[in-house]
Amino acid sequence: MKILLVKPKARLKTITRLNPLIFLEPLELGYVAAAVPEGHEIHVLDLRLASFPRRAFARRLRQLRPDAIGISGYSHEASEVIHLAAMARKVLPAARIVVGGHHATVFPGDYNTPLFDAIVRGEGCAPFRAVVEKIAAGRDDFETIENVMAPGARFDAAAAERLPRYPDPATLPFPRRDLWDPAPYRCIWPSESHPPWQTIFPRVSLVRASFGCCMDCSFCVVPSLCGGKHMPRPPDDVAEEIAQAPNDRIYFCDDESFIDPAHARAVAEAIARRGIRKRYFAWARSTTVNRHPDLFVQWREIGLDAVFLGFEAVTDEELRRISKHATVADNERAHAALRERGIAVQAGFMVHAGFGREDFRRLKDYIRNMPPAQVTCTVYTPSPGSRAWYEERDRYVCDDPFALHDCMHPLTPTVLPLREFLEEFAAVSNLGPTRNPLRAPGVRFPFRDIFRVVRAASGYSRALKRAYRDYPRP
Ligand code: B12
Ligand code: SF4
Repeated sequence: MKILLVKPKARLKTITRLNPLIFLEPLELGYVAAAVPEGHEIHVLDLRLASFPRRAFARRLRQLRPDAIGISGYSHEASEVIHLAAMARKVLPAARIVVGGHHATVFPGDYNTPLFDAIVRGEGCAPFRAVVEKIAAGRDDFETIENVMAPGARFDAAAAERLPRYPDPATLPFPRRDLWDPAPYRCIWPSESHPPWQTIFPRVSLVRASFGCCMDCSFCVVPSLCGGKHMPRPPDDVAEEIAQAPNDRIYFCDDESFIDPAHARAVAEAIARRGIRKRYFAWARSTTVNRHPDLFVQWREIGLDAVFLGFEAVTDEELRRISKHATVADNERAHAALRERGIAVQAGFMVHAGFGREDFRRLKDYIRNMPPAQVTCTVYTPSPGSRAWYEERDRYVCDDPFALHDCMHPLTPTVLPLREFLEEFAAVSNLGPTRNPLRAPGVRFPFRDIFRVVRAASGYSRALKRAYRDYPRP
């Protein structure tokens, strides 16, 4: 069979305008492709690379005429996923259409339409393999496969309410990175010691070393998907995948890479044992950094360049409200500890729909006065399916809150008029580039990178200010 795996392009400019700064490979499709039994021809189509994604999709359907099409999608892409499925049904009525990804995992009911043959929930490898085997055998009883639902009369609404659990990561295959060209996948690489005249937008490979987290932040769906457990992948598998990856910059896409210090140490040892010389970027909690400073010394030695720390807020009261289990002092301590070891910090802050001018002013002052960090800001919008998502659901300002779920559009009523809120949000986001350690005196990088940053930052800022246009008119 010919199988086409598709990653849709977001509709929201607040997402597409971020792509020049961070654009990462479609790892989910690489995993799913790796699970397909031998003998089938697989293609990956990343529509984010197309200027006219729907035309590019139609063209590929006509050229390839796949027997099966797998579409991935986050919640903000759900309506686009449905549109693509409708196009595929029209062009190739006999092809089987399978949907997977984060939205299918949490709200499979949104794909309960005859446009799809199977809805895969949660980790997709084993279920997709079984779906492909059934298609090849001419069968369509997809709902008999664990974590797969069939639409229509066979759709089990009660089962849709229960979240699937992530399998043991040791069972996962190595992703098929040979199915795409690595060239376009790059991101801005924060560093406290940038090598002179090297690009700040290196090619990057995404690597997953674990899944899940043992914390319970109210806005996050991860604890519900992993039963509150951190599920590590065997360290030698992680090191092997890093060695095989085509790029020497590795972006760990774990929810929290260091929360299990024994595992993080074992991964570092496996990397060192193989003599791998690559650079790393990972996400961590400030409390993990403070509890295990030695871990970060070890990781710095093997190439850890930067860590994303979720600062989230500038008061302890706000941090308590979202059950972050960390204080402002914890964040600051972790920030200082990482910088002392030569590790750059990407600091993530969240603004809330309830923010007034004074709250924005306080956040701006904090960012202006903090030590250098690559600062990014998002709007607090709980992850679909999380505790806080359900708590806030009745207050959402639009009928389809998923369409605007990009952590840039407030979903509950704002205290400031929406346009003023977005102006303030753009202003606070604009402070980010001014605080970046790459702006330190003496740091040299190619002129084309300066041009790229300036263009991207202004495009992104414009997209934020105009985000009010994305809301349905009253
Ligand atoms: C790395 C990451 C990013 C990267 C981009 C990654 C990329 N490749 O483009 C960056 C930092 C840029 C980013 C940006 C955003 N992200 Co993000 N990101 C992640 C993170 C940490 C890991 C994603 C990843 O690569 N996972 C590795 C792959 C292998 O796993 P996977 O995606 O789960 O895929 C598996 C299954 O879902 C399934 N599957 C997936 N697709 C398909 C398709 C088929 C056919 C089948 C059968 C199965 C299947 O099988 C896959 C293999 O295991 C997740 C958190 C998480 N725990 O997953 C959030 C997450 C995906 N991001 C999220 C969000 C909201 C965003 C943003 C919209 C907002 C923001 N400001 O961060 C933007 C949007 C970017 C975009 N282009 O749409 C949400 C999505 C929630 C939702 N319900 O939609 C998540 C889940 C975070 C969260 N806890 O809320 N993100
Ligand atoms: S936000 Fe981070 S620390 Fe909190 S539960 Fe989710 S993954 Fe864990």
